[in-house]
Amino acid sequence: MELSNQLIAASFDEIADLLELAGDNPFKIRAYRRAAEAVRSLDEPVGEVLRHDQSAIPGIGDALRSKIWEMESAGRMEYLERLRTEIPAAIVVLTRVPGIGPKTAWRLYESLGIEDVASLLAAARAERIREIPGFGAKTEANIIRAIQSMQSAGGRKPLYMALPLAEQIVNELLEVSGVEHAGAGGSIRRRRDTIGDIDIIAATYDTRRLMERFASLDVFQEITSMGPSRASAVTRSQIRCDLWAVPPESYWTGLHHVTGSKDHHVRVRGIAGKMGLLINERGVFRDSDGQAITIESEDAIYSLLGMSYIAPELREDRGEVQAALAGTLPAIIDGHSIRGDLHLHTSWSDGGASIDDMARAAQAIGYDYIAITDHSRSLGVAHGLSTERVLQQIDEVRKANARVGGIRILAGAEVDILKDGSLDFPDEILERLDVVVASIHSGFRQDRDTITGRIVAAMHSPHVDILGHPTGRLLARRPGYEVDIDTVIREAARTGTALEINSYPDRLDLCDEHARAARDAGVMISVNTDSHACEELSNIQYGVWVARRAWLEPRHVVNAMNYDELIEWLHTHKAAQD
Ligand code: DGT
Ligand code: CA
Ligand code: CA
Ligand code: ZN
Repeated sequence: MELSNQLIAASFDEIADLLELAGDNPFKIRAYRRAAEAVRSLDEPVGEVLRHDQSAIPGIGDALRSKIWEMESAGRMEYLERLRTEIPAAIVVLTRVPGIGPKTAWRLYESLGIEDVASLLAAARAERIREIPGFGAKTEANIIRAIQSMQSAGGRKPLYMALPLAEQIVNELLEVSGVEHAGAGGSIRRRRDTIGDIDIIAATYDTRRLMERFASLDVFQEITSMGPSRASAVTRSQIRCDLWAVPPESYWTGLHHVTGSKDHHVRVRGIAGKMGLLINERGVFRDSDGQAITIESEDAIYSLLGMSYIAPELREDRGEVQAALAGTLPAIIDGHSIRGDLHLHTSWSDGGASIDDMARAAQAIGYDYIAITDHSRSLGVAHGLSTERVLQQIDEVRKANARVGGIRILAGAEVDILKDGSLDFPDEILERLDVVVASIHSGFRQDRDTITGRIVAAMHSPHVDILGHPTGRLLARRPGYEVDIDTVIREAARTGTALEINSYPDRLDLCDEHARAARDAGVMISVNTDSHACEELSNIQYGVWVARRAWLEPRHVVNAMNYDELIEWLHTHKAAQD
């Protein structure tokens, strides 16, 4: 679709939205909506169509035409801008809660001064909404329920759905002439496991050209707002995307701002304040004379404040600012730290590749070792191996080791933790394996004590090296089984069992906070992909991001060890057990 049409249609829609919130005449509102639709459906620029024939578009008369000319010449509609200032942001925000229309929003705003969803929830809980005539306990209950369901759906998307889109958008914007830098910020850059929306920042003096290209990108279904330096859109996959345009000299402070997190900013800006500096998205300024300090990298912001550089994954106000000031930031792992993968499936159970293919693929990405860990016998759906088959597989792994050079292949299994807490293979089998991952794949609905008890019992086996995907969560699908993670971490420490960060993009289990707690308790972590095909080996990056967010250094990670260290660890780590 023609770009200026996109902009004009979005503006008409926004006018209609704002008129609706203002309680304006329904006919007028409908006229704007219809005009938006008509403009959107044109193949040629609306201006050209109208210059050719004033009445070519039904529903677009004098008033709307003049707004189109205004947009063409000035890039703005004064009427829209006036409406934006007349309608309080509170009304826009409150009407997003299901069940709250403009009338209710105005009354909440005017009678109780409620301006956002958080204070609305607080007022409902404090039973203050029933003080407004005509509102009662039932309204409060409905509001609480609506907000809770809004928040639990949360609209958050797993990182793996948003990251490739963000990269694609950035790459396309980098092609726009005049754009000097572009990057993704927000929770995407911090590599949170789920993201609320995509934030993109781009540096250019030619904002108009940037905005036009952004609005015409194919990934978007709809442009929801467009201004001189900010735009918002929704992708076809229903992910919101914010664009921030800045002049090139503000790029690094802009990127820092957009990266967040908000809590990290509060901490950093507090330090700056004490030094007589003001930091915002536009730059760093001296309090004394307002003079801007030239900033040519993000690093420069931190060093100006006497801090070492803080990686985006750490910017969550979890102690990183204090550590950066003290020079005690952890040397967190990166992709190069990983020397092998200890949780892999092959066509012996439910994987797609042979042992040799998996080994060659791992060798090609530079690994020193892998462990083949197919499913155990009870997992029928995944063609779990019988005891005879697993013995055969151990033989086969030894032979593959001789066939495939340049990498060591360990014989392992992902053994099921059964409903009674026993393991799916007898000790005589387990003791022959080099690596044992134990996981829960059944009985998800058992209560918390039962599930925790199963896991603890498994970790007390001298043969279990790693607890696989410890909480069983599937992002955006199910929350995971009930498990007392504190007990699991404590018992992992006591028994010398490693906990997994499963890198499968919709698992990421352990999550960052649990992995950090495990690290702090002295538990080793294994970052594994649980690959069922060779291409999935590259998922390791998702696990590495979780590990970085958990402050893990190479010394905390089992598969950051070299082969000899790993073998040594496998022989000794359970010895600490009482
Ligand atoms: P999300 O989208 O919920 O996964 O999380 P973020 O961190 O991407 O948050 P978002 O998209 O609301 O805002 C993007 C960045 O903008 C955020 O990381 C920091 C900055 N930011 C947003 N609101 C504020 C604020 O009130 N104060 C400050 N200092 N920065 C903010
Ligand atoms: Ca965001
Ligand atoms: Ca945002
Ligand atoms: Zn597995």
